[in-house]
Amino acid sequence: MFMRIDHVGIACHDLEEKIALFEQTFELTVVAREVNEEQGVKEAMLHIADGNGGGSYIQLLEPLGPDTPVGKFLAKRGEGVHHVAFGVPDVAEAMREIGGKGVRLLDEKPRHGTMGSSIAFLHPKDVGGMLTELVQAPKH
Ligand code: CMX
Ligand code: CO
Repeated sequence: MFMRIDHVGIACHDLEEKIALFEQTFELTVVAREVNEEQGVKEAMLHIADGNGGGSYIQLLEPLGPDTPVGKFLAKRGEGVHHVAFGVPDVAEAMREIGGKGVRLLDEKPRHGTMGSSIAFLHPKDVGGMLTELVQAPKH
């Protein structure tokens, strides 16, 4: 079902500051920046490698406000790993399969993700405490 780890999402207070840190420390390159109002984030994708069906990235996330998923997470837990995203061939099909096993889906249908992807989230409490995202890369 999972083809690769698409990205690890990291919550931070200051996106520009963390981009500079990751660029300098790990020599990663920003390949996309986006504001996603629906998800309540300003974000940057830093490229790591290319794999089966798409690349893998670090996703740096700054909340657009305190009453957003990442804003609430920062207030509760502080900066750090927020979610892990797995690449799947078909996000709607993966949602059906995983939802059919009793895992709560946080999205009724796939939503718009970064770089033209389709995404959906699974409830962390149903999958071992890790907020899990499913990602279908855009078709070329
Ligand atoms: N990782 C692991 N556990 C988490 C979590 C996270 N990121 N966020 C919340 N939780 C846990 C909380 O610790 C809490 O557990 P306890 O009850 O034991 O304290 C429980 O889940 C409920 O958390 P909450 O603070 O009450 O927050 P909500 O239920 O209001 O929201 C969640 C949590 C996961 C449903 C919400 O953040 C969500 O819908 N997330 C999906 C969308 C998202 O995160 N978008 C931003 C990223 C966009 C992108 O990647 O492109
Ligand atoms: Co993500």
